Amino acid sequence: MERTFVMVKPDGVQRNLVGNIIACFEKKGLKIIGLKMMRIPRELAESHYGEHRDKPFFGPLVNYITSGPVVAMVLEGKDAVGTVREMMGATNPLKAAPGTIRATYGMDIGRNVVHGSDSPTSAEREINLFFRPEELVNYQRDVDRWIYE
Ligand code: D4T
Repeated sequence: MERTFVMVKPDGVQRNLVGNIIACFEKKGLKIIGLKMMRIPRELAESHYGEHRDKPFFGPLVNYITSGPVVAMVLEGKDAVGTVREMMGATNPLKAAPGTIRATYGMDIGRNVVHGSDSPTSAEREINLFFRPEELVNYQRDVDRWIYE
């Protein structure tokens, strides 16, 4: 089983989409093992988006992600990283495949509603940035035998 870091961004929270977005992942069969609402401190935002530090959109991106509360979560499941990326769709909601979360809920690349780690390495880094080990909950889910063969 793989873990990934997912976040409903400030626009998703303000637009009352938290429940809908979490429901997509839950209904798919991904298991929530960490979940919290938080306001991202500026330093954490800069570190999370560190790979974009030299891009022209870095400043607006950090302003946006720190502009209001987010809902951060860790999801676990088979190929969780790739599965969540597929479910979110392309970074630009107007280019995202129909039916994906960003296509369904977004209009602008700078307001794309949701984040998901882009590789297992990023997932590990981002989980450690946002969650302390004791915030991740280890539990059995009885329904798993109906989700996985
Ligand atoms: P995140 O990291 O937010 O899940 O998005 P992606 O993984 O899909 O895309 P990314 O890292 O390339 O971009 C991070 C973040 O920057 C915003 N962005 C990106 C932007 O505002 N303008 C741009 O031109 C690009 C490429 C959107 C997502």
